[in-house]
Amino acid sequence: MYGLVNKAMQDLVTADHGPEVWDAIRREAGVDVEVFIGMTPYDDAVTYRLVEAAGRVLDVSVPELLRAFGRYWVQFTAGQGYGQLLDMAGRDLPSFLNQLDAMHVRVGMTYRELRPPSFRCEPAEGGDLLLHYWSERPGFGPMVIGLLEGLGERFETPLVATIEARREDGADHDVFRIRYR
Ligand code: 1MF
Repeated sequence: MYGLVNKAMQDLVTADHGPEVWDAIRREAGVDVEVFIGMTPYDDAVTYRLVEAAGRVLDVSVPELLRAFGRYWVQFTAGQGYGQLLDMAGRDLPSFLNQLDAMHVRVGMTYRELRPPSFRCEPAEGGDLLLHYWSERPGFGPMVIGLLEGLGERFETPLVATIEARREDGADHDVFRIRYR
């Protein structure tokens, strides 16, 4: 994944726990990169190793960590020059979710090694939304819950996101239910 992702992880851990803890995680992960370059693609294994090492060092589960990371990603990218990209994708939650693939196409036009996930949003009973998520990266479902919570904060739309179907349980792809308003 683009270094921006690993940078965001480093930023989150450093803000909460300080640089020494990040160094410990980096060592535990066997990652010798001291400064990630946002626009450089890194092997996904680097990200997976960092997330797993962070879970061990911080004594939190990988899903819990990915969820916090998803929440953080929304504010991190907004503050790293991607605010306009996020603005263009929509001013409210359903519009934004419907524009996510278009947003990734836009980023991917410049950054050719982007391997974006794909999302499809549909209305469900009770005013809920169902969000379908296809990704070539196993295990990132919990990050999507966090991303949705981050978007809820961005749009000042309190929401509860839950997993409705899991790929790892044999479903065709992950599906999330979003209850809001
Ligand atoms: O393949 C990739 O490298 C990649 C990196 C980030 C693919 C997707 C993403 C974004 N995505 C991360 C979770 C992906 C899990 C998966 O693959 O299944 C989050 C998508 C998202 C969902 C909800 C709300 C907001 C979201 O993201 C906003 C976003 C997406 C991409 C970028 C920024 C904000 C981005 C911008 C520039 C990039 C790379 C990604 O490359 C750079 C970075 C720095 C300098 C120049 C280019």
